[in-house]
Amino acid sequence: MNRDLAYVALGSNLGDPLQQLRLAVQKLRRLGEVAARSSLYRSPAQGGPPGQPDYLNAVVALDPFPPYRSPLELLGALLAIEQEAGRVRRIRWEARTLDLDLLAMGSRILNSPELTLPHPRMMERAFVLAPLGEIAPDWRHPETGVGVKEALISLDQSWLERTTLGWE
Ligand code: PH2
Ligand code: MG
Ligand code: MG
Repeated sequence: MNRDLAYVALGSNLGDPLQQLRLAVQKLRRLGEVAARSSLYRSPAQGGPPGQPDYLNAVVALDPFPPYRSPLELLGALLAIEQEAGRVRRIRWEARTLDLDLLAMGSRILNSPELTLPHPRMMERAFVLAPLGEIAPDWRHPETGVGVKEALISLDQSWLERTTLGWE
């Protein structure tokens, strides 16, 4: 597969997370072909203010349509979908209706004020690597060469639950 696939991490822990993630995937279809979807994972919030509801997380592979093949164009469209879900940004890592993080786009490396690719914290996050590993087991970080499975086995995943929830 030599397409420049984008991997998008989805997260929600406010206002019916399952519906938020289902609706978000429908909206991602405006931006490209959703080529793969992981299972839905449940976990306690990692970091941020205490007492937050649990998260649902997933990762999808998106083959972007031409207007969204530039990372910054795609990022803008992802932020617009977060806005449509009523995302409020006040405190870092506070509970949110919808978080759409661009993890990677092909093997691009980007360090701009707006966007870092691959996502700077993805290799330490089991709630990102477990779903990514399901749909892209051979993915490797383009700078360090570390693979998704390799990174995952060094992390504690005892707090992460792969659910049987469905997308439809
Ligand atoms: N996202 C964060 C911070 N903490 N914890 C879980 N379990 N899932 C997330 O998606 C998450 C988080 C910042 O975006
Ligand atoms: Mg995030
Ligand atoms: Mg985000």
